[in-house]
Amino acid sequence: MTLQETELAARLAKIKGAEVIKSFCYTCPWQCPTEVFVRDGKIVYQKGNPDSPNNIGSRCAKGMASWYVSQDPDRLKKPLLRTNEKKKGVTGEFKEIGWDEAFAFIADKLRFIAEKWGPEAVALTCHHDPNTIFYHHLLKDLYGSPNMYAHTSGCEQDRRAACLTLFGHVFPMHDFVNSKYVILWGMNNLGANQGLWESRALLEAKKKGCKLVVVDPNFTETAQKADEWIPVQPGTDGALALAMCKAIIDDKLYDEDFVSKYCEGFDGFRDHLEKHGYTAEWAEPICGVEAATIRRLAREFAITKPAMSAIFKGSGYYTNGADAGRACYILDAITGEVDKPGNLYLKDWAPLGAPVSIPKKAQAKIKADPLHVAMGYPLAPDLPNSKLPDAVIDGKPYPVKGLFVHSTNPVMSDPNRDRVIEMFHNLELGVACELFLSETALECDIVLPETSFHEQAEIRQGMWLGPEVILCQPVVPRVGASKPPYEIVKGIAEKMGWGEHFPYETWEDWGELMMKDVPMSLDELKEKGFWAGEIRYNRVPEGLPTPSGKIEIFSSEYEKAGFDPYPIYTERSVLPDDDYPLQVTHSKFSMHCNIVTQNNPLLMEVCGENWVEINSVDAAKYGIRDEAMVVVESPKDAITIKAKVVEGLVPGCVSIRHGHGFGHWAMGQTAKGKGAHSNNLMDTHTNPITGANCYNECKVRVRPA
Ligand SMILES: Nc1nc2c(c(=O)[nH]1)N[C@H]1C(S)=C(S)[C@@H](COP(=O)(O)OP(=O)(O)OC[C@H]3O[C@@H](n4cnc5c(=O)[nH]c(N)nc54)[C@H](O)[C@@H]3O)O[C@H]1N2
Ligand SMILES: Nc1nc2c(c(=O)[nH]1)N[C@H]1C(S)=C(S)[C@@H](COP(=O)(O)OP(=O)(O)OC[C@H]3O[C@@H](n4cnc5c(=O)[nH]c(N)nc54)[C@H](O)[C@@H]3O)O[C@H]1N2
Ligand code: SF4
Ligand SMILES: [Mo]
Repeated sequence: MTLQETELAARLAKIKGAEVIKSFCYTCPWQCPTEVFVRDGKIVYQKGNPDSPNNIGSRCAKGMASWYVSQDPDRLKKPLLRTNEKKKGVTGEFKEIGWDEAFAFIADKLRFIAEKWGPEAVALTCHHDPNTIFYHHLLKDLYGSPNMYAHTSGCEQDRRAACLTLFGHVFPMHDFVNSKYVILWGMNNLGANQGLWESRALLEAKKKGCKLVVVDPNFTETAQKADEWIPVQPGTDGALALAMCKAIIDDKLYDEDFVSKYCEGFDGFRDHLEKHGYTAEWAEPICGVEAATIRRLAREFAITKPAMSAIFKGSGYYTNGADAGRACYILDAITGEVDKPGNLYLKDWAPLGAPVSIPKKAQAKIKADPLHVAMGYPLAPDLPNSKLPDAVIDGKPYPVKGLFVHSTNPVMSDPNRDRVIEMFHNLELGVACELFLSETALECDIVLPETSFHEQAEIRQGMWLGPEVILCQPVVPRVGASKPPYEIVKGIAEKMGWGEHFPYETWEDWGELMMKDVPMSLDELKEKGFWAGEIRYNRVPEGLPTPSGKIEIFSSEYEKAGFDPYPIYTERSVLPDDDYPLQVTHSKFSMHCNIVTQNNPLLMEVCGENWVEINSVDAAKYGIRDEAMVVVESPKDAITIKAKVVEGLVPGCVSIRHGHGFGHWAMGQTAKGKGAHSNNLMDTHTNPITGANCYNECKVRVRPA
């Protein structure tokens, strides 16, 4: 036998006789349905669920390596209570406690906060949100806080505001496979994947002759596969997209029938473009794309059908990112390319129910405005989390004294780390629900060890094109005394006197409740791993959940909030200057997902540190050598990081690859000390419309270390 054959035989022997359990992967937010092979309480193999239309059997390297988290010796094993004072420069010290004590501690603090400041003084944020819904039922429905939030302002907040105001949809998907022309604005699907079916569909579409245009200052993995890379100046997509809209309208290449029937404010938009003079010639010196190219792209996009102009967060992260996103989506609207095969697709959701049923009369009356409204961001789809420190430290717009952070590590992932740490020091109750003693957990009062997705159940919406329910099942024993959110919430609720509202004994009890309107039983779901409904196209004529029922090019919600109802172009608020001549941008790694994978030695062996990319012209100017260590310095802080000298990056711009996920001083042994953490380079800049974090509003200088 050859070496490969011997290895294969050894692997097959390992999985022979293993139990195969249908589940899903939650290493990244795209949650691929999987088959997990388990023997003697250990995961011995995993593969994509071949029957699922979602990933069609595929998995990525991060997913394949994810078994490690179920055996990671650095995982939290017991609840931890802080024993030393929280103050600047002091590292958190903790003692292990039992669950009963942890539940009682939290319940006492919750009662104290409600009495002194009202229930709105307790907030929750999450990113990766396994079962966060249970915390919502406790803290919102029963306790009465309106402040149940996620981490969208650190992610695709601007896109979300754009699609909500234009289409009334929270998360449109991309029907790449049927498309003939795709423009991706700062989306790196083949690097930071968004659902494996999307990556596959994009490559398949290309094979069938679809033209792919990538607009990005960086020659990303996706740009490398594109037919055309448009190296745009950072923070100028709005100018480029508005000029393309004008070129399409001037050349009468828009879909007259579609805009007159299904769009609100088309005529006003045409006048608006005219009034502001958003021509290709105007845009050229701003975005660095020749006027002739702008016109050609506009024409190609308008006449090739089906087509799609798609954004995620590359055009966001700037103070002008909200209108940039709207302009990119208006390209779809004026060409009539919405919700048809090959378009931006307004996904239907599966009819999933709530896991608990709390009678109306037992529910708390919510008196306060949610924080985003009180903060003056009524259009924010999620909490402007860079403003949360103002509420905690300064009591503005009202005091926040309790904060649950569920599967998010804001000390690492939000901009302005110093201010975020100060925020945690000013809380009465900081609760970290975590797998590890993360940098954020280190600043909290109490740390709750949660089970990972391999050790807990979850039923949730799938991220495939059509409506989909996916199931995660506990496949291996829990690590230490860790508990899943549904048991933690039940424990706290019992101490608050609300135990009756969480009556389940097993996860199947609440699972049945969630599945009651889905045309599949829980038993069948366990067998199959997913339920998938039908893909329905062309729902725009049925009416959309916007105020007018139409696609709102004229946004009545923007107007009500005091903003221009049509997208405008403004310059970003931080521009490079003589002292700090370079503009920061970010992009992610294919081998990692945010912070989640940094303690996985299998992935860290392949990609164990981060770096800053700099164009060869700038590198020569500042004496930077490829692979050498450099100091990246902003007006706020400095980091030492490895440099990579590249050709494929707009000069004047540096790209910090996976800046927020490295440079750990907490987490586990594998993560600690590798690479550099970049988020303290950035000051607090918040998008004035959506409340998004503007990570890229940051100027730096670079010198050899
Ligand atoms: N492998 C992997 N997959 C992931 C993740 C991961 O970390 N790794 N993370 C997951 C998460 S939470 C998310 S939000 C998604 C993120 O998915 P993406 O948004 O596709 O990922 P990023 O790498 O952050 O890409 C942002 C891109 O925007 C570009 N950019 C910066 N400024 C501008 C600009 O002004 N204009 C334009 N047009 N582009 C600009 C950057 O160069 C970069 O290529 O991926 C998800 N999937
Ligand atoms: N500079 C810069 N900063 C960025 C970005 C960038 O591109 N550049 N990207 C931004 C984006 S798009 C995002 S989405 C955010 C992401 O940043 P975060 O909101 O911090 O989210 P994650 O990195 O996904 O996960 C954070 C924590 O969740 C814990 N965790 C993992 N799995 C579980 C679990 O099953 N249960 C529990 N309870 N905890 C778990 C991990 O240990 C980790 O500490 O970062 C943002 N920050
Ligand atoms: S794409 Fe995300 S969910 Fe799917 S296998 Fe990879 S890490 Fe897991
Ligand atoms: Mo994200």
